[in-house]
Parts: sequence; structure tokens; C-alpha cells
Amino acid sequence: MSAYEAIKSPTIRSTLLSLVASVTLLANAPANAELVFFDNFEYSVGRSNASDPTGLNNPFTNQGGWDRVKAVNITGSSRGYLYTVREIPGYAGSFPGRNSNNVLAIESRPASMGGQTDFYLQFGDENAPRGTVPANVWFQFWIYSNRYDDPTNQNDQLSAYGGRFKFIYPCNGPYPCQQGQINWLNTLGSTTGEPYWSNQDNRELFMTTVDPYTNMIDYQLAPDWDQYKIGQTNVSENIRPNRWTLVKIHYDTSTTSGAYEAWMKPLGGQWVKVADWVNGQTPNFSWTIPAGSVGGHRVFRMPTTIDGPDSWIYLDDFAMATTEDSLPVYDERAVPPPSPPNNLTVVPRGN
Ligand SMILES: [Ca+2]
Ligand SMILES: [Ca+2]
Ligand SMILES: [Ca+2]
Repeated sequence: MSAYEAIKSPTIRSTLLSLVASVTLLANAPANAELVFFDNFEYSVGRSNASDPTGLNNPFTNQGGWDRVKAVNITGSSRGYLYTVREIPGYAGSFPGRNSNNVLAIESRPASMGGQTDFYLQFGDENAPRGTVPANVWFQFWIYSNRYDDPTNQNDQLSAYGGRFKFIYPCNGPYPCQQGQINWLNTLGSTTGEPYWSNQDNRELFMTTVDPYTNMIDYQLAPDWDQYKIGQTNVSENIRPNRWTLVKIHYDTSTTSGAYEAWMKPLGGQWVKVADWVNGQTPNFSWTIPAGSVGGHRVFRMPTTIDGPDSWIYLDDFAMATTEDSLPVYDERAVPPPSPPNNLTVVPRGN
């Protein structure tokens, strides 16, 4: 159940209020420090279903805690599928989420179905409280971009990407989100954004952030027409094909001084800070939020519109929190390299 759903229920709301009362007694814990939303995708959604035209009553909403879904296999449209899987074609390892047997599949078909996608999981809605998506918000999820060439051509998943597409799309009103209703747009794609624009390989994914109405974010070393596409300030790590990557994102629009930071960690590897855009700290950068726009959002959708080649992206353990410390921590051990055998006898091949 999502936080927003909880607020709509009087019984749970009173329970929550008493919990809040208890929490405020804990002197060292900020009362608002919490994991706001978490979905481990441990439920079953098929790829061929289309049995819920409302998008309001399906396993994503009933078990995953989302508020609405739109996808070909749920509502009938358009050009994208959202489902859960227990196996990924071409991948033999275990899943990286906690006790994970299921992951989310985000299958985008703009190329084979003739146009950009329009599909999403939605948290909150346009009438939910401001701050349903917190002003100072942390996201974290495991992500896997599949490139699998099936020898039998039954399960080819040869993902590739356009330069940039919406991934986490928040709003304070109806979609498409209007100016003044959106403080940031989280985007993925093959381009690395400002300041480097360094990647040309459309099989690789990088994370960028866009100021959708180009009136707040200014990377001052870029031309004005490009100043609002802030990308990876470190391009040594990214969401590589056929590898689980843990992604952590921080946006802070709780004051007039905006901030965007992001980190990536390969399964078994180390965190790398890949984006560092903090007003007042990052050189040659300003993000000034109009007073009327300071705050969080009422809703977000993921991913909405994707154009370009077809792609298959998998997610596990999607989390949204008000503090970094509230996010799940993974202490997965890197698989040790195999020890060289020391008891073999070399036997020349005969004849
Ligand atoms: Ca899972
Ligand atoms: Ca093939
Ligand atoms: Ca400028």
C-alpha cells in the first residue's frame, strides 16, 4: 500500500497519526525520515492480460502499492508492456533485490509498434497532497538493460536507446505536466548530457536531468539552448547492458536552491557519484526555483514516453525515501574470482 493510499483510509490514517506521535518521541530521529514507497515486485503480472481497462485494479496497484497503471498488457495501450518475470532471457544469475524471485519488466516497443510509447506505473495522483513525492527525495533501484541475441530468435531482447527519454516524470497537476507544476524530469538515454556529451553507443544508458520548461536550471558553460540538460559529471560508470546496476538519485527542491545528485554501483562493485549539480556548490551552475514552485510533487509516473529502438529494462527493489539513510542497503559480496587449479597434469592430445 502506498503512502497516498494510506492517507485515503481513515482507519490507517489514525494508526499512522498515532505512529507519528510515537515517532516524535524519538529525539534523534527526524519525524519525516522514512521510506515513503518500496516495491520489490514479488508478485505476478503477465505480459498478456489487458484485463483492467481502468488501470486501477491489478497486481501493481493491489500488491505493489502503485496508484495507477497504463500498459498494453494492463489497459490495452500503448506500445509498452509492464509485467513481472522470474527469469530474464540470457541472464543466469540471481536477482539483486532482497529475497528476490521477481523483477519488473519495462518492455518498450516504439520501433516495432510504430511510434513512441505511452505507458507507466503511477504513484500518487494530481489531487494527492503536495509532497506525496517529497521535496527532498531519494530514489533507489536496481536496473538491468538486456541485450540478448537468442540463437532461435524466440526471445531476442536487443535493447538500444535514443538520446534521452523520460524515466521518472513528476507533476503537481494533470499530464502532460505544465510549466510551474514540475521542478525536474529524470531522464535516461544514450547521451551523457552536460558537460561531456561523450557517448555515441546507443546500447549504453546514462542518466540525465532536464528542466522541462528551461527556466530554472542553467549550466553556464553551455549555450543557453542546452543549459538545462544536466547529465553525468562522471561518465566512468553508467547503466551498462547485461549487468545489474544499483542507482541512487537525490533531488532537493525544498528551498529556492535546487540540487540533483546521482550515484551508480555495479552488482558486487563500488558506488561512483555520477552526477553532482548543487546550486551554490557546483561551479558555473545555478538552479533557482521560483518561490511558488518550492516543494515536492503530487504524483510521478515511470516511464511514460519512450521513442527510438525497442528496449527491455528490468528493475528490482524500487525505493523512494525522504533521507538517504532510509534507503535499503545492499551488502552483496562480489563473487570471488575462481582460484587457479593446482592439481592438474597436462596431458598432450593424442595422435
Ligand atoms: Ca524482487
Ligand atoms: Ca536472435
Ligand atoms: Ca546560460
